[in-house]
Amino acid sequence: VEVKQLHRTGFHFQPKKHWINDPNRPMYYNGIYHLFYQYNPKGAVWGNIVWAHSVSTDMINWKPLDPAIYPSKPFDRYGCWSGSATILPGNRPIILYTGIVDPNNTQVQNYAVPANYSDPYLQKWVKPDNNPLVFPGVGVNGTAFRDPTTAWWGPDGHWRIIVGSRRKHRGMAYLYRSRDFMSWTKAQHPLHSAKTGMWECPDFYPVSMDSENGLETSVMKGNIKHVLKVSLDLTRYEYYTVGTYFHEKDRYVPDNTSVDGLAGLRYDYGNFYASKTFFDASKNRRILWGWANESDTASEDVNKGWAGIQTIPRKVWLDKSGKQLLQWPIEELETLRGKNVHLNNQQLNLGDHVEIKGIAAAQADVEVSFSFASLDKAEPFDPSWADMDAQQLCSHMGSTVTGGLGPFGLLTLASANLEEYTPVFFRVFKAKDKHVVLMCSDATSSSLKKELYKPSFSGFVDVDLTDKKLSLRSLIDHSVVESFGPGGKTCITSRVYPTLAVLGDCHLFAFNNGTETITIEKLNAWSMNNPLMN
Ligand code: DQQ
Repeated sequence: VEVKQLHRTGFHFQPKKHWINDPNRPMYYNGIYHLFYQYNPKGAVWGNIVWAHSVSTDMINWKPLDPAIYPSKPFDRYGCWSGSATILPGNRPIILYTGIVDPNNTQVQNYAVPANYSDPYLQKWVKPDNNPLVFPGVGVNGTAFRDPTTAWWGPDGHWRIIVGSRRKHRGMAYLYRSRDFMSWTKAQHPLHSAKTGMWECPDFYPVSMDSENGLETSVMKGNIKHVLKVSLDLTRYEYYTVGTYFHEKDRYVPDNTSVDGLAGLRYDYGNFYASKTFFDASKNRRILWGWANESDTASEDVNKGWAGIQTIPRKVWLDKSGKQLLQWPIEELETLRGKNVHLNNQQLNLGDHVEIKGIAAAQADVEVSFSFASLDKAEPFDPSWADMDAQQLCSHMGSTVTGGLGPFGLLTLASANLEEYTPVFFRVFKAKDKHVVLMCSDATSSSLKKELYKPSFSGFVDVDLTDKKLSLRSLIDHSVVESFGPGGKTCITSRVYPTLAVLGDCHLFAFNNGTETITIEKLNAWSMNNPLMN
C-alpha cells in the first residue's frame, strides 16, 4: 500500500527508503563530496547495517551509489558499523570502520580502500585479508569498542586514532598509534576519559583561534585549540569540550571553561547524534554532519517505509571567546531558496502572533532578528533553577506561559488555528549579575498525535545582550525544524509529526508572550526548492 507521505523531508538528506543512522565520515576527494552512512537495505528499523554511499558536488544535491561496505568477510560478518575516512599522503583515501564478528556483537577495527582510485565516484571498496587491524585486546570491553576516528599524523612519524569505549561507567577514548597505518599499538593512556558511560562516535580535531577557516585534522601548531566530541549512549546527546592537545604526551586537557560530562556543551540540544566532522579542503572549512533520528513510533516508521535523516551540513568554527563552537548551515543551502517574503520593523506586543504569509511554510528557511528597548522586564532567575537543566526549565515555562522579556520567537509548522505548532523561542532572565538566555524548540504542542516523543528541547545561549538583540534562523522541512540561535551559538533540532499542519495547510507565525514589546527588526523567509535527493 502506498502511504501518503506527509512527513518526508524536501531538502534534507534521505535515501529513497529504509532506515538510516550515523553519517560515516563524509569526505572531499578530487572535487566530489562523499557521504557514507549506516543503512539497513532491508527495512525501516535498525539492523543488517551496511555503509550506504552517495556523492555530490555541493552537499545539497545527491546521487546514490551502491553500498560501499557491507558484511562479506569473517571480520565483519555481523555488521559494518561506524568509522571514518582518512586521506593518506599521495591523495589516497582509506576507511577505518568497526566490524562485528559474532552474534554477541564483538567489535574489531577494519580498513577498506578504493578498488580503483581513478573512478571519480570511488564506487567499489576492497577489504584486504590482513584485516582486522585492531582487536579489543586485554582489558578492553570487546562489545563496547567502536567508531574509529579520522587518523592524525604526529611529527614523530606516527599516525593516531581514537576508538570509543567504556570501562565500567567510564567513557574512554582509547588511543592507538601506527607508523604504517597497518600495525596499530594501543597507547598506555587513553587520550581522555570521563565518568559518563559509553563513548560512541568520538571526534577529535583542531580549530583555529583567529579564523573561521577549518584546519586539516593533523594540524598541531599555530594559534589553535582542539575539540573532543563524544556521543553519549546514556543520554543520546553529544557533548564536546574545547581544550589543549599536548601532542608530545598525547594527552588532551579540556580548558577550565569547558565542562566535561553531562553538564557540558552540546552540538545540538535536540534530535542530533553520532555526528562527524571533516575538513573540506575545497573551501577551507570544517563541516559537521549529524543524524536526526525519528521521534515517531517504530510502527509508523515501518508504515512510512523510512526512518532517519541527516541534518543539513554545518560549518563549525571556534567562537571569538574561545569557549564554544559556532555552527551555521553551509552556504550552498541558499541555492535552494525560492520565493521570498520579508518584514521590517514589525512590533510584537504581549499576546501578538503575526502570520508570515506567502511562502511554503512546510519547507522554508527563515532568518529573523528581534530587538527590544530594555532588559528591565526580564524575569528573575530563581537560584534553585540552577540545578535544573534547560530542558526542564523550558517544559515548565513553555511558549504560552506569559513572561517579561519573552517568550518570543517563531511558531513553526503551525496549523491555521494553532491546534498544532512547534515554537522556537527565547526567554530572558535576570540572574544575580548577568542575564540568562534560554532558547527552546518545544515539541509538546507539535502534534495532536499522542504516542509521539515530544520533548521540550532547550539550551542556554551565552550571548552578550548590550545591543538588545537576539537573532534566530530556522530550517523547516515537514518533520524537522533545525534552529540556530544568535550566530550559531546554540542549535536545536526537533523531529515533529503534525497531523493538521502539513503540506499546504502549514503556517508560520512570529509571536510574543512577554510584557516587553519585541520588534522584528528584519525577517526574511524563503520557500525552499527540492534538490536532487538520491
Ligand atoms: N551506531 C553504530 C555504532 C555507533 C552507533 C551502529 C551510534 O557504530 O556506536 O549502527 O549511533
